[in-house]
Formats: sequence, structure tokens, C-alpha cells
Amino acid sequence: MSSAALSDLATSSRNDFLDDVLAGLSQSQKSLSPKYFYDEAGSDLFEAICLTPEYYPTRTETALLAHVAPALSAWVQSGCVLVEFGSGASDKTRLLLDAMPQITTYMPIDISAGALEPAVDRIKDAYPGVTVVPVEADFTQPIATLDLATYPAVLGFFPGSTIGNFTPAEAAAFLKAARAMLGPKALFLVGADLVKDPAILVAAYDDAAGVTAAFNLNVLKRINTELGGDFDLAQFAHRARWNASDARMEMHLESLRDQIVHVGHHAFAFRKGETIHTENSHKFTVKGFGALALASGWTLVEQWLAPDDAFAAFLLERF
Ligand code: AVI
Repeated sequence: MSSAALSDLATSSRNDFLDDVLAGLSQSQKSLSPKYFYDEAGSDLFEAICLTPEYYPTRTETALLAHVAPALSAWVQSGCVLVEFGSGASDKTRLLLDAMPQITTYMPIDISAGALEPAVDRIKDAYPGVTVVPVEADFTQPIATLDLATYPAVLGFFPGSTIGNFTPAEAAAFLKAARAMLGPKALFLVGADLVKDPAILVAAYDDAAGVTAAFNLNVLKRINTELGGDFDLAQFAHRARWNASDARMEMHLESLRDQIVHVGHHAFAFRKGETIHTENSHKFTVKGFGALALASGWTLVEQWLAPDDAFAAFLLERF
């Protein structure tokens, strides 16, 4: 891509960021999209969250997938292409590739070239027999370039309970779009966090070392540096709440005093105690996930649960 095209892209994504921030801070319940957490510092902080003792999902899913992969092997035909949505570092992928030599092509989809390129190099080095076809794209949008018709079998992979960061309507729309993208031969393995004791959930989203707090506050830092904001980070506090009626963890940033904050030429008034809602992380039941899948064109054909029903791997088949 030319430098002019790159600068156009940077300008348009800055404009999108600005438009979204101005719109989100103008609502009566102020909000910011969680997609803006993930600049380089935010991605590093997310990696650090995964290593905190309280944030169980990554560890639990990784241990679960080590059991799932050999069992899943019976479902997967030779010449299969593995398509991963939001592949990031492609760490969990290895558990599938190790157990299923019938996977001959790996197609990681990620919006971040910075994450995709080193991950692709590592997978190519470790699995020389696997053809790697990276796709740099936003997987929440239809991807025209995904051509899977020539593969005898297709396995979609969406780990990490990222599906929980969608609203229920967005989750259904994503599953329907994935169904269309993966085509008629598809199986789809989805990792999802399950409803549990709220004390465990709140601790997972409010670790004692304050890594999740730094991750949440990082979005204000981004607004200051990228959009000319003047948020005083010391005047906002990270809050993690369990919303039982919507079965979701919520992250908020609470204003610690009455204050006016500027983003460029726009001013936003905050009352003491008022929050900016920054993330939802929905937690599922097996029954609820099955219903979501069914409403989106998939049948739940197998499920594997971690000890204490802490996390699930769901295998979906197109109908
Ligand atoms: C990426 N996503 C699945 C994480 C989650 O658990 O919702 C993001 C996260 N937010 C706070 N901690 C981790």
C-alpha cells in the first residue's frame, strides 16, 4: 500500500474513532466501544490480564482445548481448512494443529497486521506441512476474499469468549455471517465463558494488581493523545459489575467528581458517580448458547465443559 493510502486509512480510522467517541459521550448513559481498548498498549495490557491469577478464562479454555482437540479430531475430515476469527497470537490454534494433522490449511483472520504477521511466521515455522493463508480483515464485516469452496472440509474457530463482547443481536448476526462465510461443509468451534458465582466474575474483571483497571483507563489515554482530549485519569475509577438480568459483566469508568472534559472543541459534563460504560462480557448457559446457535442457522452437536462448568467449547454444525 502506498504511503498516501496508508495516511488516508489512518485519517479515516481517526475520524471513525472521533465520531464514535463524540456520539458515545453524548448519550445519557455515556459509552465507548470496547474495540478502542486495543491499541498497542491496550493489546499488551490484555495479554497481561490473561496472566493475572483472577482472570481464569484464558487458562481454563487452553486446558479445555487440550482435551477437546483429540476428541474433535473424529469430526474433521482430511484436507480441512481451519479458519480462525480474530486469531491474534494464534496460541490456542496450536492445540488444534497438534491434534489434527488432517488440517492442511490455516486461515487466520485478524484486523491487526502487527499481530497477524509474527503469528503467521511462528505457525509456518512450527508446522511446515500446513499452508498458511493470512487474511487481514475485520471479521465482524463480510469478507469477500474468503474462498473456501475448493476445500473438502471447513472448521471455523472462535475462541476466547470474544462472542461475549457482542450484544445478543450482534452475536446472532456474527454467527449468521460466519455461517455464510464458512459455507455448507462447515463445523464451527466456539469458546464461551459460562455463568458462575458473581464473586469469581467480579474478581476476574477487577484483579488486585490493577491490570484490568489500567486496560480500562487506557481508552481515556488514547482519547487524550489521539483526539486531543483532556481526561484527568486520576479522576476516573475502574468499576466491574455483574449485571444479573442481562447475564453479563460490565466495565465502567466512574467520574470521581463533577467535572468538564474536552475532546477537541467538544465539552462533556460529568457528575460525580456518573459512569462511561466501556464493555459488556456476556456469560452463557449451555441452553442459552444452544438457542443462540439455533436462531443463527447452527445446531449445537457437541459441548465440552471445563471443571466446575467454568468455560465451554461448543461444536456447531450448519443446518
Ligand atoms: C477479549 N474479551 C473476551 C475479554 C473479556 O473477558 O471480555 C476482554 C476483557 N475485558 C476485561 N478483561 C478482559
